[in-house]
Amino acid sequence: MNRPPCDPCAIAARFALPGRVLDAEPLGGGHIHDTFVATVSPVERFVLQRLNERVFPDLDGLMENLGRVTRHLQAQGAPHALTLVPTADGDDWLRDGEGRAWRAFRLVPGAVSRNGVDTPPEACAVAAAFGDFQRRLADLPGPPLHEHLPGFHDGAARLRSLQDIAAADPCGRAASSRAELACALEHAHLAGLFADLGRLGAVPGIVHNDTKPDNLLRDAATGAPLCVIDLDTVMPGWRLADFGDLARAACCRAPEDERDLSRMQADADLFAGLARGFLHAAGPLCAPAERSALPDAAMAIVWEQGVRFLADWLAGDTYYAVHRPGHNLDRCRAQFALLRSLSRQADDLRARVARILDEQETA
Ligand code: GN1
Ligand code: MG
Repeated sequence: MNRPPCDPCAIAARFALPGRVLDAEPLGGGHIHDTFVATVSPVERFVLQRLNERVFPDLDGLMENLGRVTRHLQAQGAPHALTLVPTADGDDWLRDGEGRAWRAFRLVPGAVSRNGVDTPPEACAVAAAFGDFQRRLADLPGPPLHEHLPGFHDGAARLRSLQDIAAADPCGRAASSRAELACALEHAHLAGLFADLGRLGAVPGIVHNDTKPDNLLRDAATGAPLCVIDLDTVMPGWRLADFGDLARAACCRAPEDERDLSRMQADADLFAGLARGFLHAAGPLCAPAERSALPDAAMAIVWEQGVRFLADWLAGDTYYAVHRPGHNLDRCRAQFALLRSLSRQADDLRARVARILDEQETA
């Protein structure tokens, strides 16, 4: 039987694009999907993604969420909201001849994605954009979104998975990571933070679940936030998990896989900028106990991410794409170094958040 061709150019031609696809080049540094930029003419370019069904087994649920979320943001008049390009059959996504799933987005013109923030005002603007994303989705009509990755921020379940894989040790790697396993256990109390906040009045909302600065497109000329991207993990969840994720990626000036652990420092001024922006945009959606727990949320998510990288290292690098030997172990070590830095500064960070809350209350 002849199968239809599966190269990105041929796939792009199956979407309702305004012309013939001239070229499709790989794009970006995500760990999960394969992303390409399809060029239709010198001025019209589109993002094409082959979706990772191992990480996202419920693509129907994911794409239904994505369609509802993007159309809601557009209907609200968000100026640069992410826009799906329909397939030639009018669907939001398609399967190629080998059964692999693809979707396409419009490319936001004049936008850039960059990891990290340099200054507290930039931190504030980026955090406000992610907070604003939560705010715009707070009144999404219809049934709850699918929780297509159940327990995504269930720290206790993440820890159990880590302990199981460490006990099974399928690749014989446990001996090389005893110190990291001990660190994961030493901070195990962080696993219960979100459930504790729930008991103190926090209510789940629609959250992004991957709020790294490079998931916010910014104006190439001015740096102003334009559009939140990477909406695959938008699900019901804890609002503060988004803040914690953002702080993880943005309050430290080193990348998540930094090998020089002395560089894994939380910058308290950047942290305060992030807190100010997030509280300004999403604070009113949060319970009082959540508002003062921003530093704890950062520690909980940094810990959880370290646990996830460590579990993947022990499992043999089956989840995150790795680009060098020991990459997941390096990532884990960097997360735990950042966790130590946040813990050392926790009192100062809590005092700064309290001051911001006082200022915002009296403003
Ligand atoms: C994964 O591939 P990317 O960067 O979109 C992961 C996030 C992690 C992140 C760590 C579905 O996201 O949860 O925080 O790597 N996404 C999923 O860099 O697991
Ligand atoms: Mg992501």
